Formats: sequence, C-alpha cells, structure tokens
Amino acid sequence: MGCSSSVPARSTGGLNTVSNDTSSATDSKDLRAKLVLLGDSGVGKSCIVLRFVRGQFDPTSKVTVGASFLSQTLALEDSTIVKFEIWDTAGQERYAALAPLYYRGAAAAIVVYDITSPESFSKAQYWVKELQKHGSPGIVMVLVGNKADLHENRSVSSQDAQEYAEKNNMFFIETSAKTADNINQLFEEIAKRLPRPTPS
Ligand SMILES: Nc1nc2c(ncn2[C@@H]2O[C@H](COP(=O)(O)OP(=O)(O)OP(=O)(O)O)[C@@H](O)[C@H]2O)c(=O)[nH]1
Ligand SMILES: [Mg+2]
Repeated sequence: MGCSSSVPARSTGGLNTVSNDTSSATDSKDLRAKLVLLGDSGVGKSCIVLRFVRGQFDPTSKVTVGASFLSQTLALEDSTIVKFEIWDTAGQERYAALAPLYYRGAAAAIVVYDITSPESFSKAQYWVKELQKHGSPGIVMVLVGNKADLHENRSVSSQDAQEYAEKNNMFFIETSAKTADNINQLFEEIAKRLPRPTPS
C-alpha cells in the first residue's frame, strides 16, 4: 500500500510548466524552498506528492522507506517561480528518529492526517509540537486533512481541525490525492506564505 515505490528516490517533476530558460532561474523574484511532509503511515503523503509532481494517483504501491526526494516548480500569478525541493518522509514508527534530518532547515512543512482516522490526527499534533520545538523559526506549517473523498467515513471534523490549526498558526486545507481535490491549491497556499527576499 502506498505511492512511494513508483516514485524514484530522486527525480524532478515531469509536469514543470515553466520554461528551462536559465535567465528565469536567477530572477530575483524566484524562490527555492525546502519542503517536508510529515504524518502517520498511510495518510497519503506520497500520494499527495505524486499527484502534485506527476498528476497521477497509484492506489497499489508501497510504503515509503526512509524518505524520498522530488522537486517541482510552481508559477504564481505574480510571476514568481517557486522551486519546491520536497522531502517525503516515511511515516512508519521505525523511521521517526530520521525525521529531523528532513525537517531541519525546511522553509515549509506539510503535516498530514487522514480524515477517517482520529489516530492520524493525534499523530499530526505530535508532529506539529515537534516542529514547534525543533523546526526552523518562521517555518510555514500547513495542516492537511487528506482522503477528503472518503467523507462518508469521516471521523475528524473540519471544524476541530480548523480550530487546532488556527491555535497553532497554521494554514488548514482538506485534500484528496485520489481525486486531485485541493492538491495544487495546497502548494499554492504554501508558496504564497513563503518569506520573500527583501528588495535591495
Ligand atoms: N481514498 C483515498 N485514498 C488515498 C488518498 N491518498 C492516499 N490514499 C491511499 O492511502 C494509502 C497510503 O498512501 P501513501 O501515500 O503511500 O501513504 P504515506 O503517508 O506516504 O505512508 P508512509 O509512506 O508509510 O508514511 C494508499 O493505499 C493510497 O492509495 C486519498 O486522497 N483518498
Ligand atoms: Mg509514503
């Protein structure tokens, strides 16, 4: 189960819509951002990344081992180009001690739970606390309730999650990697919240 096995350990996004013109890479408006995904095993972290980077959903692949790296660029309406360097961590308990390697220095963190799993929501809260203690100061943190397509089996209310997010100064969004609902919006909202370099 999972989406990571179909993702090479290192790859760049296949869906980049921006040109490869190197002059744009040095544009002062362009940003590079290290992004980490954290959350319980099986909540859909790898599927969210695969949907964002490749536009695909794979219901049959394997759990992530260690972590996997992908990158993807996103062009914003104000013509800023953001290059996300994405670390998709393994949610299984045995890998928990590796997490600091991936969230250290991250500009943004996506903390994911599954809307059908209260245990995964508790685990998300654990990761939020961990990031508050040990993450970069000013890290952009987003709380994501994934598997929104399974709303008939919902057991974490949007309201509870929204309230928790507000208290912890996080942006909150519900997504479905399966249907692609809110996946691009998630990354756009992160991009908008990244600190911009001060104009010289
Ligand atoms: N219905 C539904 N299933 C999903 C969704 N996202 C992921 N899944 C399924 O949930 C399972 C786990 O997805 P993964 O993306 O591998 O989970 P993960 O968080 O990366 O798990 P670890 O790598 O072990 O940390 C897979 O069977 C997916 O097909 C979603 O939005 N909706
Ligand atoms: Mg995974």
